[in-house]
Amino acid sequence: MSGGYEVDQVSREELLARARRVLDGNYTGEFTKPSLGQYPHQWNWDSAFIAIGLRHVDAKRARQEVRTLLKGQWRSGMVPHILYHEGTSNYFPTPEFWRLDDEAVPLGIATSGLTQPPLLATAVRLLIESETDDAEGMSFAAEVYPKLLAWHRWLHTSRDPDGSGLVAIIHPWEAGTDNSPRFSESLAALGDVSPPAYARADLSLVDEGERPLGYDYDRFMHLIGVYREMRWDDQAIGEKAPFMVQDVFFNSILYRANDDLRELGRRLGEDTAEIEGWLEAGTRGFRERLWNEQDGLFYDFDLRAGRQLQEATAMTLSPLFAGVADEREAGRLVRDNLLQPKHYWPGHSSRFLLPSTAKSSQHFEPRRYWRGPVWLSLNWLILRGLERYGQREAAGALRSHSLELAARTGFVEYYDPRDGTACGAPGFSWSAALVLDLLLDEEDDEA
Ligand code: 2M8
Repeated sequence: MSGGYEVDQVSREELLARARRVLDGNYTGEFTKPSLGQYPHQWNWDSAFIAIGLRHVDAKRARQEVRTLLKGQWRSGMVPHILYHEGTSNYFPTPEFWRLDDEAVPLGIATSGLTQPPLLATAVRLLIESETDDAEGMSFAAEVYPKLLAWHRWLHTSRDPDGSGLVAIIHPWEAGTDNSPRFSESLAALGDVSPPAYARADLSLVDEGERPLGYDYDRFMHLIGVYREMRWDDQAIGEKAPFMVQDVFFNSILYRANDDLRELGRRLGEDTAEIEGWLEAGTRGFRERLWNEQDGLFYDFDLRAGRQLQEATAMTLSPLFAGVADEREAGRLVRDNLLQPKHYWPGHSSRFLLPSTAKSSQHFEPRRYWRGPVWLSLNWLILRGLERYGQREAAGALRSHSLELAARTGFVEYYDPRDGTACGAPGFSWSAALVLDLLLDEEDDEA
């Protein structure tokens, strides 16, 4: 293999074996839990990352991961963010907490009422491209394509209330980066909140200093309470949801997924005009609404406040993954932000890429969840984006930092960017899966 991964003490084979052990240990026979203690159900974008890694070592299980997730698809097309295949556990929110109407959800599977970053079409395309048996790959594509299309169509209709081509999230959990400071202003605008009665379970397993604050949780639960009152009705939510944010990160993942879905559609001989339309509108939306020329950054747009949320987080780099940034925008993102030690690059108090919030931000907290730690999911998305734009050196640095963290610290949920200390849940599936992808992807290409 080229790519020069070397970490003293841990051989490449040993790292691969450790990653596989994590994924096998978290496997239920039907899907892979993100981690056994803290997250004992199926999560939407976790399963997409898991399939991206598994495709190299067990394509059948990768396809099963996708199929099991799609079993939770709602009649509307929405693919929920949590599927409680095994019912209640010690995880909160419990299935009952969502108070879902039986009409909306598929028979026999309890789900959450929210969605998550739609990475699945990208995972499916990657899976098919690494499939050795073409017929098998195409038959899987034909099976899942209509379901993926229905999900994206739901996003582009129910979640685009102003027809801007950008999709809005109604809860920070939908962006997968729960307590990111880019949502702080919109959460504060909720004012005094009245969440339904609830008891957090996360703090019994992970240090309080590494999890979201009570202030944020109250607002997360308050929003769920509001949507429960609206009976999870898409129209009511579109008109009245108190939190409506066109998130750069969510929209970048969707844009890329639309591109991948279009490619799947073409190969299947489908008419892809609808998807072309989403891509065209998305390109305009990114440029006209999310790009900030003065700061040289993409910012989220709060539809309720009618303005950009000007907070510097690493998710501003995600249009690189989408391929929606033009060369000039990409240059500014990389040169003026990623490569600057005062913001993201090692030096100035951090050693590892990629802090999830800019070190220069007053909200940077190196161990608190999505407010500063390194996440291998984010590293993977951004390094794949950098590769698209020919930024090989920066991509290489992200790759070797990710592998070094996994080799030295293990496959944990997130890492302190100052010294690589383990944070959050241990034995974390997407960390293991993405290391498999980083180690095995080049080999597949070379084969
Ligand atoms: C985290 O989110 C859940 C709620 O969905 C939680 O904190 O309980 C996030 O990191 C999310 O992105 C991830 O999908 C989930 C499971 O790994 O955990």
